[in-house]
Parts: sequence; structure tokens; C-alpha cells
Amino acid sequence: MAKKIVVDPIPRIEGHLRIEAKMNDANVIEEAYSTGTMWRGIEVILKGRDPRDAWAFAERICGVCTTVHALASVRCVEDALGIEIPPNARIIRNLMNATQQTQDHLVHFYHLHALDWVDVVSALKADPAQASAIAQSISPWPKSSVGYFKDLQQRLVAFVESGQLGIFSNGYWGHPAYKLPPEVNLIAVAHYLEALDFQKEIVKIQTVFGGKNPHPNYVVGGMACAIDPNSDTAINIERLNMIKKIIDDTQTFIDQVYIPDLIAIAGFYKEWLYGGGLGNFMSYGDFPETNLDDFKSLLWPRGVILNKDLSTVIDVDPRDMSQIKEEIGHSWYSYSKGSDKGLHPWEGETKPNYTGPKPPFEFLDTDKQYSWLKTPRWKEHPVEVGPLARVLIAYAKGDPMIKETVGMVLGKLQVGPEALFSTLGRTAARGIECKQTAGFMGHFYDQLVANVKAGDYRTFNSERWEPSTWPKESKGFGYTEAPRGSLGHWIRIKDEKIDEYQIVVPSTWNASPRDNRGNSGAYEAALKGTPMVDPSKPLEILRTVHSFDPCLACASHLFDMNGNEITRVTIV
Ligand code: NFE
Ligand code: MG
Repeated sequence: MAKKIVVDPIPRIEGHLRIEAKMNDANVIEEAYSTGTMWRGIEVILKGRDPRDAWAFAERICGVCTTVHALASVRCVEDALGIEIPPNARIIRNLMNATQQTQDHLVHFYHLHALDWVDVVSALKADPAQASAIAQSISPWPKSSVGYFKDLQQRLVAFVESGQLGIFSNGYWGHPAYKLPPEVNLIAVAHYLEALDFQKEIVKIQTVFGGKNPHPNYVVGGMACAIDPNSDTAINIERLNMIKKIIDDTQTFIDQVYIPDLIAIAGFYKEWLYGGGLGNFMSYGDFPETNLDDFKSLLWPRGVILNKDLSTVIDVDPRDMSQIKEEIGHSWYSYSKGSDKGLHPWEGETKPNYTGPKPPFEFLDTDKQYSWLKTPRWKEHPVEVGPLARVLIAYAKGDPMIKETVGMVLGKLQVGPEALFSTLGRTAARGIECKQTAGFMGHFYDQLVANVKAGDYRTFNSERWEPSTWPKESKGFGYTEAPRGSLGHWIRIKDEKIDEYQIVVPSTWNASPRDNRGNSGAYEAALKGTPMVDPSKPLEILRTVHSFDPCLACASHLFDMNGNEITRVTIV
């Protein structure tokens, strides 16, 4: 009989995710099931409200990918009401989005994922002189002296001797699947702490344009900030200079710390090529240089790749009612309109209907409904969204910068493009993309400054602010590519109020349960075939699930069935 393993909740993610897996006698995962264990109901809360307020509620879905739900929401309402925003608003939104992507990817790599590959306790055995030599051989980053690594190691020793590992507690330290030499572990721990400090600088850009972070302010019709180079209170030269300095520092950090670390760490795990999964990828595209319907102007291209076939990128149209549908055959929801085929978000509804066991329980009945996530599918295909999808689509479409960075990373690792279809490929794609978005920050900054120098200070179009100017009924779609992947908001407005609001989130695509045809979601597919060295310490499950950067707060948009603070691993 197959052995079962349950990891609940998965640590170092946002929200509550449970993985059940079946292993064979050799401890290789044969089947995996992904469960979102909380429900939040933001879609329901939005009904009946003023559509101009939707962004403020939707943005509270998440403080990790903060900004992105506000962006998708204002785009969706503007689409419904036919509002064109001024160029400065488009540029500022692009700059804030690029800032969010860059900061989120950096935090993910070091703080949410690196410890699946880096053994903190092994760093105690490192020779600081050797660590310094390695650091200097891979990067010109100045914090690399012998003394620097010595001091850090002494701090770590003090942590361990006090029995309190603090932010490093509860790791699977000493697990045989860790492969880095102690010196590389020490370098990675140093950069974990540096990145933790530095990431807070990056988000200051959100506070300049949005007043605060997390949850910066937006407005339907533009951005809620004033530009005036000669004013003390508006966005002026001093603020713009501050932003420029942050962008320059960010690009340096990505080039001199993140990318060299990614290559150094991945180089020791080249044989660990599990976790590829579906082989189907989707992106809506983002970063419009003109407007959102001018797909050719998107700096991140849109499309779908099926079965790892990089020779063909298929068009995706989230407005087409036949393409994207949310099924609920394995989800704790009901559809009053009939559930067999799933519903496009413009005809969608959110009616929770929990049919699972009463907690506490050991296993879910995965033949039935087993998740608070709906099951989005593109033309009935499960697809993976996120950095790997975007990088592959850009690569397949011949984007010169992505081709160059992918070539550089693969060349340094001495692996071919097929290595991208893996857990490590997903992690590498995030770094590759982060270098690109750090570049976008500079690009949009230059655009903004050029516009302001030309005398254009406009950030807001008030033409359609008054509800009396709106049609009696309308519908809209707003999209963005959030750090974790394709994000869509679909709205129906009736008599000046929100009649229906549906959100399909990146982590819902990736973490979804089985669909009505029995096909796995992206996490489920990626875990299949993974050998577990020690199932009581399921490091391999964490590696692959973390490589998607799960956010269940987004995905299940307060109900916690378990309430466990510490991960429970059950093996039967
Ligand atoms: Ni809460 Fe999010 C992102 C969105 S979910 S993190 O990125 O939308 O996948
Ligand atoms: Mg939804």
C-alpha cells in the first residue's frame, strides 16, 4: 500500500497550504494533492460597493504582492467605464509594478526559498578566509572581507549556543539533501541578512508614489499623487533623485549579490532536476508602453505554451468566454448556474460550500472536494503561471534581453535550456526576470523624467469620475502579471454598483486542485516523481512548492481549519 505524507501548513509562505502526497516503497512521490485551507471572501465583500472603491478592498487581499490587486482593479474598472489614463499614470504604475516585482523576487529568493538549499548550521564550520576568497571570485560586491565573514560567523555561533536560532529556527539543518560547502552556506547567510535589510529600501518607491507601503494608494482614472518639480509637497526633483538612487542601488544589488548567489548555489544542485511539472505555461503579459489593449506594446509578452513546445506561442484572450473557466469539481464551492463545465469569470460566482471532514482530521477525501481554491483552466488545460512561464514565453518570442540573460545563466551553469523545466529552472527564471525588472525600473524612471521635463504633470483623468456619466450596465477586465503570475479581475457594474466581481489569482492557477477531468494543478504535477531522502523531513516537497512562491492569502481570497503554528508532518 502506498505510504502517505501530509505537510500542513507549508512554512515560509503567505497563507495556509496543505500538501498530501502518496509515495511508493522507494519513497518517490506518486501522487500529490494541494489544498488551500482557508477562505476569505473578498469577492463577496466587494458586491454592492462603489466600483471606484474596489481597488482599496482588493488590495488588502495580500501584503506580499501588495500593489498588484489595486493595479488589476483600477484597470478593470477603467476598462468597464471606458477611462483613458494620462501617460504619467501609466508610467508610474509600470514603475511601481517593476519595483514590486523586483523586491518580491529578491525577498522570495533569500527569505522564502534559499533555506531549502542553504544549510545555516553548516555555515558554522566555514573557513571565513575561504568564504571571502569565494565571494570575491564570483562578485565585486564590497562586503566580502575575511573579517566580515568572521564577524557574521561569530554572531551565528552566539545564536546557536543560546539555543535560539530565531529567524533560522525549524529548518531541516543537517539534512543529507543539502549539498553546499560550508563557505557557500556562510556567504548565502550573509546575503540573506543583507537582503532583508536592503529590500525595505526598494519599497520606498511605492511610498513616494502611493503614500505608503504595503497597500499604496491608487485611484480610478490615474494615480493619486501630484507631480510638480517646484513644489515642496508634490513629487519634485528631490523625490525623483531619491528614486533614482534607489533604482541604481537595486540594480547593483541584483547584479552583484542575487545573480552571483543564484548561479553559485544552483551550480551545486545541477543534478536535482525534479519538479518540472505540467509543461504548460501562460502569461497575460504586462508593462504596456501605450495601452493595455495594444498587446504589441507589452514589454512582457502574452501567450500560452503547451507541452514544453517553445516553437509555438499560442494567443491567450481572457475576455473570450470560452478560454478561461473556473471549475469547482474538487473545490468547496457551489454554482447556482450549474457547475459541470466551469464558469468564465464574467459569469462567475462565489458561494462557499464546505463538504470536507470536521477538523481535526488525518486525511482529506481527494476523490471529492478538497480545497478552498477554485480550479481555473485555460481551454481545459492546467497551466503554470509565474516567472518561469513569462521567461519561457519571452524566450520563445525572441525577446533579446531575456535571451541574453537566460544564455548567460545557463552558460555559467553549463546546462541546456531543457534544465529550465524544473524546480531549479523556476528559481533561476525568477532571478533572470528580477534582473530584467530592475532594468525596467530605470527605463520607466527615465520616461517619467522626460515627460515631466516636457511640462506634462498630469496624473489623473477626472472625466468619468461622476457615476451619472456611467452606462446603466457595463463589464470590464483588468490584468497584470503579479510576481507569482497572471492576475485577472473581472467586474460587472450595474446601477453604479458592483454587481459581480471575480478575481483569478496566480496562486489559484498554480495551487489548484484536480480539475473535472482529473488533471492535476501545477504544484500537484510538479511534485510527482520526486524522491524523498527522508520523508519525516520533507525538504524536497518544500523545495518544489516554494519554487512557485505560493501565496494562499491571494489564492483563496478567515477560516483556518488547523490553526497550527508549526508545520505538522504526518507519515502513514
Ligand atoms: Ni499574495 Fe499574489 C502575487 C497575486 S498570488 S502574492 O504575486 O495576485 O499568487
Ligand atoms: Mg476568485
